[in-house]
Amino acid sequence: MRPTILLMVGLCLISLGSRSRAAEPISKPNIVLIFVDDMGYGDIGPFGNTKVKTPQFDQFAAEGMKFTSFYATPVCSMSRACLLTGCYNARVSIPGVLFPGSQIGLHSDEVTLAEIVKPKGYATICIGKWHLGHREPFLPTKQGFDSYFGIPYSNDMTIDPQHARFAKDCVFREGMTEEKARAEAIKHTVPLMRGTEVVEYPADQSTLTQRYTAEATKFMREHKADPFFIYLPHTMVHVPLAASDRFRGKSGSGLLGDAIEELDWSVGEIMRTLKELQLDEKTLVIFTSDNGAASGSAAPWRGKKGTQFEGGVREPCMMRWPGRIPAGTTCNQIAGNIDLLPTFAKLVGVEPAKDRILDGRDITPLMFDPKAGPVRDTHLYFSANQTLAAIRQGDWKLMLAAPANNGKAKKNKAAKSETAATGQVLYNLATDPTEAKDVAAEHPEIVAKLQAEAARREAEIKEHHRPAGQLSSTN
Ligand SMILES: [Ca+2]
Repeated sequence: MRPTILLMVGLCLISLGSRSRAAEPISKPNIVLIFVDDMGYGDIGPFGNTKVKTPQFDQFAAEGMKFTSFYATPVCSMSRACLLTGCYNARVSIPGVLFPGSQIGLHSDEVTLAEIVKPKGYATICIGKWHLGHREPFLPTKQGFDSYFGIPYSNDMTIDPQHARFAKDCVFREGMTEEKARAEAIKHTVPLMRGTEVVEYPADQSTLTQRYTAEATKFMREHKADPFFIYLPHTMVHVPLAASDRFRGKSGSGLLGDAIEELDWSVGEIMRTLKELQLDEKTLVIFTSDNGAASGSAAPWRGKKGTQFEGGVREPCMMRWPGRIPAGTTCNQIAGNIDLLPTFAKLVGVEPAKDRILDGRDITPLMFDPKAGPVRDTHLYFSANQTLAAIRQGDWKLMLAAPANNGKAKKNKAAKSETAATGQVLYNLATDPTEAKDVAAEHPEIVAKLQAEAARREAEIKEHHRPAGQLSSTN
């Protein structure tokens, strides 16, 4: 070979070697999505908490990317609808919270995160709180998950006495029997399910974090050779709070601190197992929460769970994928749980269905480059009753309705204290991140612009919304 050709080959090799790994084609990473319940922005170390010890969350942040402007919704079911469908809850007609008497669920025609990855050969499991319909046609195994283990709704609810299906070997605890279960629904007494059957009643909530974690790591071992998607929506830290003996009374910050430290342990177990199975560089791990703080801290934001202030809807969020997501970085751009479905589609190489509108955007540009510009500049804050309560565009946020406007929030003392502010209030989140000063009077042109944009967007969603799932007469 002539020296000039050798030189050219050499240069090509150098240029290939120096290309960033993020630019390489992405091929079907494993995905672990950890979705905690009711954890506030300020509840863990990476987001400013100094009271509880969260070394595993701290490590997660050091090895991955923190998102500081990542949105969910004020309460539970609507948030899960956003997360799983890539759409605002108003688009898919899911209200704030479903209950054991609810007759609806996420429509079976909706394409979920699990159904996006499934055609690419992913093994899928949902472990934890589902809350998108507990009746059989709406359960996770009908929405793309190969298997399900968890509590079908919030842990402060009851069993559905009429419709619960008990497994033959169901473990009845605390003197419970099937007859008693059918006779009376007791508050904070919820069923633990596997697939479509109740396997333990009442569920021992103190060991749920331990059992969910064991289920997740077992699934990783069993599917280490396949691509897998683990959706891990923890039951904690929704009240009633619980922790196992190993963590109970250990944090020095009450049961909430104990439960958070147990979640921290759980994250550590997942990371440890990924390392042990040598899956670290093949796995994207995402951590976030479903709504703002209930009993914990929403610091530095104003408001808590149930409100449309940032503290009600802006969540701690971290993503980690060694070699792909730059370690120890922060993304301040607008993103949210509605963005995960289009992002998953991009990562696994699937085109989302063209017959429906998605509200989320592919945020892989943000994940791979901390300096990336915005993927979307607007976020809509829908309420539990599916009307538009606020809009953010860039740094401006216009409140269109009272910030707390759902039944649950009215009972929530923290949320109640935040209902004083009324609609048409303008905040600048860059200069006033704690939403202390209404500047609507100083910026009538911005108010008008955001009102028009909100009206246009809400009208579009109303026109193109899709129904919730209804039970057929045979259910
Ligand atoms: Ca919640």
